[in-house]
Amino acid sequence: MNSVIYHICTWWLVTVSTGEGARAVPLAGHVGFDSMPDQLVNKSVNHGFCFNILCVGETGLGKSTLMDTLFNTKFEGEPTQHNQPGVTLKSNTYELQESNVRLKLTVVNTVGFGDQINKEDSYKSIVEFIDAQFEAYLQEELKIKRTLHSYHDTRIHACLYFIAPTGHSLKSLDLVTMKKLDSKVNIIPIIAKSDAISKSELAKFKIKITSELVSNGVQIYQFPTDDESVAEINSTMNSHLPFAVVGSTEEVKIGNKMVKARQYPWGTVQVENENHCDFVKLREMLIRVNMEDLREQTHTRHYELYRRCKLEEMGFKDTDPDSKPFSLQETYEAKRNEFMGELQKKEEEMRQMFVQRVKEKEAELKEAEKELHEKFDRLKKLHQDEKKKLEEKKKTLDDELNMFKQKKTAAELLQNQAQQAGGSTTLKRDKERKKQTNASVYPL
Ligand SMILES: Nc1nc2c(ncn2[C@@H]2O[C@H](COP(=O)(O)OP(=O)(O)OP(=O)(O)O)[C@@H](O)[C@H]2O)c(=O)[nH]1
Ligand SMILES: [Mg+2]
Repeated sequence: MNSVIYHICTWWLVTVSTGEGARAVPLAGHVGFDSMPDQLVNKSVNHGFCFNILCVGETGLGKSTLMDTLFNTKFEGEPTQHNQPGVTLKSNTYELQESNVRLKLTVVNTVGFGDQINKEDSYKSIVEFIDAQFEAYLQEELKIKRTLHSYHDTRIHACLYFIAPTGHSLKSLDLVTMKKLDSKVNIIPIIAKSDAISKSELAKFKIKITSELVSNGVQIYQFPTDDESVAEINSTMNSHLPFAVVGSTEEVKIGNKMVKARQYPWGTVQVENENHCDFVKLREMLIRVNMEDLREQTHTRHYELYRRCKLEEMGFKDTDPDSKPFSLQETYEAKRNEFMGELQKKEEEMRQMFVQRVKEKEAELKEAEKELHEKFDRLKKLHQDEKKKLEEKKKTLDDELNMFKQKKTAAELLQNQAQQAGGSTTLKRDKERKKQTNASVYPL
């Protein structure tokens, strides 16, 4: 809000002092346009604000607990199982009100982040989600009838990156994900569950994380130091990054006050005690001092980059090759012609491909037909050969049968003759035997 007012004030001063057709004249009395900042504040308050936070971090790192602690409420959210096949993003929007200021808060969680064996693509769904929100806004902007005033802006204003309290160094998953996100969103790295690390280890861990981010060229969000009223606190806080946080919604009695804390057998960690953790610093920076800057940076830096790339991809430029202002009409027509040309080319390619496929299929069918003919001829010849062989065999068998019949007839003839011949010989022999018997009985 401060920066909006600041911009408006600078605009008035510039218009008067640059002298571009305007001359500074003194006012003789009170006019009333000094109420412009108040008018702006009233309008903004009436309209309400919207803020979108993306929590990136491994399952169970305390994302939901920290959100509940930050906004002093209980948002819905069930713990996630560690068996998710991939990373998905879950978004919930809440209406909050503090005094007369309404805030539409969207909390987006990375479900299943860090749970897969192959974590190569873990960042992709996050990048796609962020781009999808930019795309939706761009589409709304490009509409003829725009309703940006009532549009629910879902672009991510702040990304809280939860680092596991290992005390060692950043995991490659953290570095890769932050590198992929740094040109798309304001990243605020935080060491989650920092009550798990000792004070001396924490100091070393912070230095290690910062040096790894720098050496890998990861651009994290820097609290702005150009606004004098917050420059000092912001630059001090920049040196405390990444914030080491502890989350808890449990209230514990310390002295005669109820404070948010985590109780352990050996003592109590107070969430809002700056000697215990950086929770207060995070809340101060994220909500109380820089919420508007985070919104502004999202629009002027990250969305602008997305929009520029998208429009350039669509063929829009600010100037043509002769440095003349680019005409929207010409660009549209050029792009349309290019599109039609490509469409025709694609159509021609598809036609060629179709003809080619038909030819190929025809050749395949011809080949199959030829093969069938050849097979038929082969079978026909085989059949004829077989028939011929059978006929030859039949003829041989017929011959053999005839021969057998002849032999049989001959044999029967011989047998008959032999029988006849055999009959007369026996008669002769009987006569002979009789003669001999008579001679012995009746000797001479
Ligand atoms: N020691 C410690 N434990 C914490 C802290 N914050 C949360 N926890 C505990 O960690 C567990 C998981 O917390 P959640 O807030 O559900 O974690 P989450 O990241 O939202 O988990 P998912 O949504 O399932 O990914 C709970 O038992 C919390 O009480 C913290 O700062 N320190
Ligand atoms: Mg959760």
